[in-house]
Amino acid sequence: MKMLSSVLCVFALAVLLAGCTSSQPSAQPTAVPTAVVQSTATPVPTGAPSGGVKEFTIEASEFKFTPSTISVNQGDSVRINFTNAGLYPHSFSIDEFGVSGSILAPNGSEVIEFIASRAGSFTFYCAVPSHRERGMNGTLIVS
Ligand SMILES: [Cu+2]
Repeated sequence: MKMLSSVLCVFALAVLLAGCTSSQPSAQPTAVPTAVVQSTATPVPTGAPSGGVKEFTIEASEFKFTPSTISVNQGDSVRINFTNAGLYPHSFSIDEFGVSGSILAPNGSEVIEFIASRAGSFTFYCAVPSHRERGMNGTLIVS
């Protein structure tokens, strides 16, 4: 019994030493931090808002918008200071972004805000009957 236990003891000691010495070259501790850095760095750029704020002043008159083309980047918050500089009521609408401005009396103004969430070329127009057909439309370019 005594001899067996001492053999076991030596054997266990040898295993411990062998295990200790073989695990000392530490490749794992250096590999783990780099993996953690990568996994925490990845969500930050994707979660951060990418767009800025683009502000425009658009005037409506008979029967046009000035300017008639505006360009923004996808993801931008768009703010339009819309003024009716004409003699008839006018409004500002963009169907694709759910923008439906008030029909403004002459000299009326309104701030219109939306997020240009998708890219493409979109028509803005005056929703007063027949005005769109008479030329009251323009283009929003989101790129
Ligand atoms: Cu109009």
